Amino acid sequence: MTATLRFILGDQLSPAISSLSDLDRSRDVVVFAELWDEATYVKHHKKKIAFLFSAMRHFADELRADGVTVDYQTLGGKEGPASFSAAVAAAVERHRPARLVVTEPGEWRVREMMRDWPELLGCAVEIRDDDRFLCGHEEFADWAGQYKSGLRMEYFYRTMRRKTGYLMRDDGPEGGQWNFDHENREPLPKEIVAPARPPFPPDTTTRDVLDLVARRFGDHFGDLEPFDYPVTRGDAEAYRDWFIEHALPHFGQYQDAMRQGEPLLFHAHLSALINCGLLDPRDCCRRAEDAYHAGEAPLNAVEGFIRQIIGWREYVRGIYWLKMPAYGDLNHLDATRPLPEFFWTGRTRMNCMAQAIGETRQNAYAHHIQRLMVIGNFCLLAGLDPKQVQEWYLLVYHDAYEWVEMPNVVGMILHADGGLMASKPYAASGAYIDRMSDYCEKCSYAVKQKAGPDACPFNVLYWDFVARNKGKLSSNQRMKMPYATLARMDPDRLADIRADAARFLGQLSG
Ligand code: FAD
Ligand code: DLZ
Ligand code: SF4
Repeated sequence: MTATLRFILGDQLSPAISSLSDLDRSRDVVVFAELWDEATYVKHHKKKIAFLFSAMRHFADELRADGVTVDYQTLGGKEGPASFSAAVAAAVERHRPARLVVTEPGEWRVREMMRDWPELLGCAVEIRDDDRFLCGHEEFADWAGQYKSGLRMEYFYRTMRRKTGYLMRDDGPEGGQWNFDHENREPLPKEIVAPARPPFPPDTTTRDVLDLVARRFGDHFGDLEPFDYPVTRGDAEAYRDWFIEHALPHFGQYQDAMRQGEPLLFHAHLSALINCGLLDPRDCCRRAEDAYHAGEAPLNAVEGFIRQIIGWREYVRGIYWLKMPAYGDLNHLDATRPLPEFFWTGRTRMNCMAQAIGETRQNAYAHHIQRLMVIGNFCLLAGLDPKQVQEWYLLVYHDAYEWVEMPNVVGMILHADGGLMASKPYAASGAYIDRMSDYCEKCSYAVKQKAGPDACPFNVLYWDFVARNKGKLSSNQRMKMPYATLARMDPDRLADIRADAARFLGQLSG
């Protein structure tokens, strides 16, 4: 008889996960399930489904090779259970275990499903903490409890630096500063070429999955092929090592830069591998730190990379679990505009948006500044409905799970939480995109034009946003400058700009 059934979700592909910690190879069974409901509750990008199914199948093989009994339900053949609850119930029926062990899920909706499991399954159910994260839910709540209003990432990050000891000396942070972001905002000089990435061509397991996704999810967003992302732990580790050697040295310096036709630049491209469990976040940080101590990468790059992982990544997860379920419904700026059709097609005259959405369609990836300052900035300025924006970001990116997508959308780009995460909205006119990219040189709009039919839409939308939200934002100390400029603006000029913005927004089809 099976002693313990251990259920592994698609983003729990780590041999050291808590649900496997006391695995008994002779008596336990590890269950995986490819599920219609998980792939379609939002219609995930084809590449995201293919990546995850292939990574799940490879992890199952890794466990089998290690002598573990695996029960793996594929979506390929005969129709099986569609949901986590149905899959786990069917597995309990097959194996009759004394107990089920699972690591807590990343998403609130799945945690809610699990509440019913003891009754549904008729066996003991043990839900363990996910200790792949550095900061537990209670620890984050204790940290947040010290503050009355805004929860600033920078202070949380310092707590995590002290806790982990990364880049810490006895007398304080390495280099005498916690944060080297002021060195990290450079545009990319023309002569700097981003290094070519090693490809990971599909093996037979991945080819089977690609066929399955083409057959079953052909109407989902995005291109399925070419597919060359790592799906095994070994390849993921090789890709991590490649990043540390070849891209990390310039990661900090050009972190905010964008260039047409260069979707990755010096970014890690590791988020999907970390989030699904093929890579360990602590290990990524330790190796980056080693590169610094070996003189192979500068402090501003390594500090920046470690901050993204032990700072931002842990902080957004903390916010998510602290504020759910209400967080997803927040809409501080009362934004209601439907998502424009071009978010699906990428067909727009705005070159920066066409590039960022086009690359998202091709790769299920866009780097942080494209997500934040191009697409996100547009969503904020145009007043797009937060629910529709959340759904879009959740389904288009291969690294997207609600715990990380939602705070980035609700708090970071839309200011829908009223400033809990960001002390001011990340609103910018076209000048920012022009400074940080070469998109404007190739755009049929004029970035320097402030009004008129050919003016960069970000320029007119920016002032429309500032004027529209005066009641909610003008008392914000960090918005003093734009409101002082608005107050000095000639009323007729402002009226013209707002009329241009209204015309632009009016011709967007939802
Ligand atoms: P790099 O830029 O090289 O950064 C290194 C690592 O730091 C990433 O792999 C990631 O693990 C972590 N990281 C960096 N920034 C963040 C952040 N803001 N939040 C959490 N982790 C971070 N990231 C996701 O993993 N999943 C998402 O669904 C997601 N949605 C986002 C939505 C919006 C609107 C925005 C603005 C950001 C979102 N991010 C999300 C954060 C960030 O854009 C991605 O983590 C990053 O682009 C992944 O690419 P990379 O591995 O090349 O990251
Ligand atoms: C994202 C995803 C997809 C597309 N498919 C599956 C699946 O078939 N089986 C599975 O176990 N997990 C899948 N996932 C990941 C889950 O959505 C994720 O584990 C939960 O949302 C909890 O974070
Ligand atoms: Fe984007 Fe405006 Fe530049 Fe065109 S001109 S690429 S719309 S910022």
